[in-house]
Amino acid sequence: MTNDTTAAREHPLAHALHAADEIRQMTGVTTIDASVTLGSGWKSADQHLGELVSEIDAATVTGFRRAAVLGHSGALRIYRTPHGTHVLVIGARTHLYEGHGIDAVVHGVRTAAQLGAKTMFLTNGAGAVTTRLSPGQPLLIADHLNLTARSPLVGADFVDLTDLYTSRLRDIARSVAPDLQEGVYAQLPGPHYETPAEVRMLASLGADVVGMSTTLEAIAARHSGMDVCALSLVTNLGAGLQGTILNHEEVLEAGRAAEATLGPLLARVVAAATNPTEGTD
Ligand code: 8IG
Repeated sequence: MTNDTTAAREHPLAHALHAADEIRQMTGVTTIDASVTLGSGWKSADQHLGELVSEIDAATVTGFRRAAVLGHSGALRIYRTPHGTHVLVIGARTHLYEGHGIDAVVHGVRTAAQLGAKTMFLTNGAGAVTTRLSPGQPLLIADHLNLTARSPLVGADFVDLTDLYTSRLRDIARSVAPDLQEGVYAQLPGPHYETPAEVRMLASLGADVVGMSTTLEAIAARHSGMDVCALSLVTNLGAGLQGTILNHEEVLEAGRAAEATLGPLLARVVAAATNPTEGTD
């Protein structure tokens, strides 16, 4: 069932509750510990997370859609990590530019929360707005600029975002991947890329990378009570910073080139951040 009913639009949380129940029925897994959304370039980065327990077609679950972007999968997978925790991998992200509305964009995050996830890992492909970063490089997101002028929240719901990309999880990520640089991610609505002037503007605003996802999902995750950890793969330099024009093919190519490093990186970060035997503070 993929149609948005009027009731679902009015009650997006009920929509997510429904999706979570369907996932429980289809997979036999009742509770998850964490969830990972796979973005551009991260397509097969889930393979090292552990033992694949279940895989279902996202389009058969309420509120999810088949991935609209080439290079994204349409699957929902549940892995059992070596620590015995369960991780839901969302291979089908809905982007704001698809026009299905903001509730569709954050539905995966809200469903993960309903399944019990305490930690949301968001991954994406992004363009660098500074030449200090290079294509092929993973980047730990330290903070964001939500330049969509939208929020997934409605009403007088004043959620604090001071430590949105939790410093505890960033410390853990850097401890397992000491080379990981940190940066600020700016989300624009897309689907067009920036002009060179906009890339210069983003740099002057304090952004390091720019993309078309993640910030709205991070806000929804925090609102749902989850800790957030986000990783970009720099797939290209922003418009005007590289000699060539931007195209989606180079995004896919950067993903393929980085495939060997992203999977183990993601697995190390997820394992360290969700290890139940490690003391939490
Ligand atoms: I991958 O350069 C990827 N996604 N807005 N700009 C924007 N989104 C992106 C880019 C980019 N690269």
